[in-house]
Amino acid sequence: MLANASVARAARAAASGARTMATSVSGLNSRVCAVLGGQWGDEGKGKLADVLAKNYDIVARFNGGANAGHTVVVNGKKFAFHLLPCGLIHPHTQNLLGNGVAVDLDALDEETAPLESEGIEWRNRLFISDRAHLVTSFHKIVDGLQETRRAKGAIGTTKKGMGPCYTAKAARSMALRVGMLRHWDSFATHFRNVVEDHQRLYDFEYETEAELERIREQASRVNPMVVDGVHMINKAYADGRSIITEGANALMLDLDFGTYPYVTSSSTGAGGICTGLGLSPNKVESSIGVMKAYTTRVGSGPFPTELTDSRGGGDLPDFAPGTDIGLHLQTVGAEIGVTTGRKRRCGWLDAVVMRYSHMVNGYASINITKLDVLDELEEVRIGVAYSLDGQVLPPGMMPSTLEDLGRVEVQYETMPGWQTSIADCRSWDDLPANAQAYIRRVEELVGCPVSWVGVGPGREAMLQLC
Ligand code: 2SA
Ligand code: GDP
Ligand code: MG
Repeated sequence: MLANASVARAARAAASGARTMATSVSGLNSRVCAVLGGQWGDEGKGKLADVLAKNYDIVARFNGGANAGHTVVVNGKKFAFHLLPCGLIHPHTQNLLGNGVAVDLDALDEETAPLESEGIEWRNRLFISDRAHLVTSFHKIVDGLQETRRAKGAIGTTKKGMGPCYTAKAARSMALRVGMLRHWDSFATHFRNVVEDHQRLYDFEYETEAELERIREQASRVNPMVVDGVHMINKAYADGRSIITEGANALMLDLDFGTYPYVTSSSTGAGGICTGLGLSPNKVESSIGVMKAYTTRVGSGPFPTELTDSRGGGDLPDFAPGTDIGLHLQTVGAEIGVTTGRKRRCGWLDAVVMRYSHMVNGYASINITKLDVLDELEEVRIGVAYSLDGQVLPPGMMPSTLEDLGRVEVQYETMPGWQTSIADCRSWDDLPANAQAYIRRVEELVGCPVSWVGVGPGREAMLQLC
């Protein structure tokens, strides 16, 4: 049935004279399709995962935890996922938190409650890898303490315990894995030791026994969901079932490839799929890089194309159209963190970042989101190259140090805006010529086709180009 739908789409595209490409480029008929953030996060990964999940059997998270905020808007109703995969909205899917995920049992309770009130049955559809690591309340306390004590200033973490959880994972003896919950007595002894280790390092008060009691109660509900995640995903693959791997955060926040140390603590890119699920690289058939039509970042760290008028706290402010472009993007794009409520810093599209993330992740195609946010601008700009000490950096090169990233000079191209609403556009042909030209230029600069374009938050506001 899928194949027929794909053939029909290709035929329609050919008949309309639209650009035609292999339909797998859109991710719709891959066995394993990766949805990956291509900038600094909040590109709209949740929306694409939801759009694709209609045609997939399994949606699996492979990295991060409740620090993520993935929004899906269905018939005007907004769902915010943090820890859980967005696939849960589709009743036919099974959903997995892989071994690379940092699992916070409080977040699990908080997120399943609204699903239940919406009548979405999640039990028997949500599975957790026994190799995944647990985030508990002390990890979150330590995250907050680390942020206030950093000599070079805060990273601007979400304080959801990511750093301490993945630190403990790498330190081995201080880690808590989900599978340990099945062996309660040894878990309890280990938990007490691990808390003491952290208290020695960070000096904080903690009600260890009360927390243990809470975890014991949670464990009784969670244990039935715990599976051998590596076996589950590979068996599903072997049985011919289709899988979406839903990435959290984004390549520029990746522990290795991002703007270190202003990154998260997990592998957010294509490599994280293999280490965070146990799926071998040859099984990942296509990956789609989700990228906004401009750039945002939340938290501290380098941001070469930033428009600094978008910095600062408080509510979303008024802006002078045409002048305060950063504020314009922030306000029209409703750029507020889904998890922490922090305002996101905004800037022009950065094709250097996009090219770098394509080089590392190898996208089959790109989903450009929030193109509608640029609707009213007279002109739009794209950062096309960085130069350092007067030398233009070669394509694909991203400076690795804060010193160099802070010094790069961005070369921009300016294109005319379209100054009309595209919210109701539903096909490539509906887009104004200047918006089409913007997309085409992005394809040229990144060297990757654009398969999907977002023109609004709703599920329906997504154009499929190829
Ligand atoms: P952490 O908490 O240790 O992962 O933070 C480290 C850095 O990673 C950034 N980070 C994020 N950036 C964008 N979106 C994220 N999720 C939320 C959202 C963010 C929010 O969807 O809006 O609500 O503030 C996310 N999670 C982590 C973080 O800002 C640090 O720069
Ligand atoms: P994620 O973390 O990548 O899933 O993205 P977030 O959910 O954190 O942030 C994306 C925000 O943009 C959410 O509020 C979405 O509802 C919204 N969004 C997604 N795609 C579009 C789009 O094409 N246009 C507009 N205007 N909003 C969008
Ligand atoms: Mg987000």
